[in-house]
Order: sequence, then structure tokens, then C-alpha cells
Amino acid sequence: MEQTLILVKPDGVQRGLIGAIIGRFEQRGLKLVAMKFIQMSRTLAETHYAVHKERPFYNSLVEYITSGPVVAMVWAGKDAVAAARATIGATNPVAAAPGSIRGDFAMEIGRNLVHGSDSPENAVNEVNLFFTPEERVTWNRLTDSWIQE
Ligand code: DAT
Ligand code: MG
Repeated sequence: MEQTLILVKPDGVQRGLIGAIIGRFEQRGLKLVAMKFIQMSRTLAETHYAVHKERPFYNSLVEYITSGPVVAMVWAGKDAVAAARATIGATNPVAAAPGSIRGDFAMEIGRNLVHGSDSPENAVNEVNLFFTPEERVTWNRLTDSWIQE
């Protein structure tokens, strides 16, 4: 089953939105595989955002993601990457659809609450960056067959 890395960024933690954000993925039917509450190091942040290294907003992005604790999670499901991206909404919250996390809770691109992997290939790398194989739980959920046929 496809897996995706999700982060509740420091603004989500500070604003008391951890539960609301996790609830969106849970209600959607994605299945929780791993979760931890961490303060990201500068090294981890720079590795995670390495693709953006040449962008003008790179430094502020690293500052933001390391400015306080985050909740890191792995969620699984058929097309989990695309499903999670849709639930998160567009990168700029002003353009994010109402009903998406960013569309309901955020106002600015630099405070957009959540990270979600953008492709299955990147998801594999990001999941491995944050979690060891032992930290990822394989489990049977009684509702599985009511969510995916
Ligand atoms: P996403 O988080 O939707 O995958 P991304 O990977 O393109 O978006 O960018 C990573 C983060 O960088 C994004 O969540 C917010 C920030 N960012 C992206 N584009 C930006 C821009 N033009 N100005 C400021 N911050 C930006
Ligand atoms: Mg991205």
C-alpha cells in the first residue's frame, strides 16, 4: 500500500490544530502507520527541503520548519500521496479549496500548516528520512474493507 509523509508544521502545533489536522486524514480513510512529535534539527530540515535549496524562500522555510516542534506521520492507502495532497490543499492557502486543511485553516504560503509528499518516489525517500522500518506499524483495521474494496 502506498505511503506518504505528512508533517504538522510548527504553526499547526502552536495553534492547537494537531487534532483537527490528524482528524482530516483519519476521516478520509487513510491509515496511520507511524507518528512522532519532534523538534527538527537544521540538518534534517535542510535534507528534507534540499530540492528548494536554490529558491529565494529556502532560508525562511528552514527557519520556519525548525522554529518549534512538528508532528511527523506516515499515512497509507491506495493513492495515498494524491489523496493526502488533495486533503491538504494548494500550496498557497489563499488558493486552497474550502474543505481542504489549508483552505479551512490557513492564510499565507509561509504559514501553510502541513507538509505532504508530492510523488510516490519522493514519499519513499521522505518516509525513510523520518522513520526507521521498525517505527512503521503494519496492522489490520476492522474498517479496511469498507474503505477500499
Ligand atoms: P507544498 O508544501 O505544497 O508541497 P512546495 O513543495 O512547492 O509546496 O514548497 C514547499 C514549501 O515552501 C511550501 O509549503 C511553502 C514554501 N513555498 C513554496 N513556494 C513558495 C513561495 N513562492 N514563496 C514562499 N514560500 C514558498
Ligand atoms: Mg512539496
